[in-house]
Amino acid sequence: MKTTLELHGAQTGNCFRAAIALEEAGLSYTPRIVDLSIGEHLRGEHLALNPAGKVPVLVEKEEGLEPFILTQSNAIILYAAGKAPGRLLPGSDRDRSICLERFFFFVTDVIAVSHAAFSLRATSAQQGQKILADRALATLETAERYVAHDEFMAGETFSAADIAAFTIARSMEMDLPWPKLPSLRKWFERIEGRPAVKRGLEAFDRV
Ligand SMILES: N[C@@H](CCC(=O)N[C@@H](CS)C(=O)NCC(=O)O)C(=O)O
Repeated sequence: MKTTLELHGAQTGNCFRAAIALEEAGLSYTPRIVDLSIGEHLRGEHLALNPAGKVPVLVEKEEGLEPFILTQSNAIILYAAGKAPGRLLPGSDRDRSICLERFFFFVTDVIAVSHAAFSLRATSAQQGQKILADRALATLETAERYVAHDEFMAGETFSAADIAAFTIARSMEMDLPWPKLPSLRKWFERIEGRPAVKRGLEAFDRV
């Protein structure tokens, strides 16, 4: 049975992470652009896929079966990891645990805090927004230690931890004190130069 994948998304960090994971896993998929600026994510067609009205959404279709739908970027990354053993998560238990430790460090301690700050941007809680944005930045800076001796966030091979780290570092690129973070800078350029990462970042470009 032929399985096809669609990734519904836009030019946002969560969508880029999902697209990069599919690219790095070598999975072929069709990007479906959801135009957030005109509220396409809140229309019936998209709400049928994700009632929360968010992107990204991965749709796996197989003839004769109900579509399989995933609506969280991090679940999509782990889905991609499961389809391509060894490419995004290491095989050994200990290495995989370390990789997941770093993956969740970026997801919960940096990305979630940064999103919380972002969600306060249009409120009167400007002080709270700054506290959260500063905390996300300071926490991301501590990732210098992960790449001080290794090429990647969880050792000598690229992994889901690099995907989680890269898009948030990219969105904070202008604010990071790079001269203080030489290893993180080299890592950033290393990840930025990967062909699959480039393709993932271009997945939702309009043609
Ligand atoms: N935890 C979700 C967050 C999804 C999310 O917040 N997506 C944003 C774009 S990055 C979105 O759809 N925003 C549109 C809206 O909230 O109206 C994930 O990681 O996929």
